[in-house]
Amino acid sequence: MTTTVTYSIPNISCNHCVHTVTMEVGDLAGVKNVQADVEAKQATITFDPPANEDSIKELLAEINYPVAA
Ligand SMILES: [Cu+2]
Repeated sequence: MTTTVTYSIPNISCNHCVHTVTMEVGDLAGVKNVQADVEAKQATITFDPPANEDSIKELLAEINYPVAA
């Protein structure tokens, strides 16, 4: 089942961050699309298994873009 979730990611502060988040999350197996927005400090991520919310949040934390609680 394809899922789309929008995460609030406060550390997205410039286009470099957008690029990093897009590339890193996009490399995760199962991730179909990443739309990161510097203005909103959000990323909308569309994914299928084996990606899931936990693995995406874990990756974002690892690359220093943790999801806001
Ligand atoms: Cu940046």
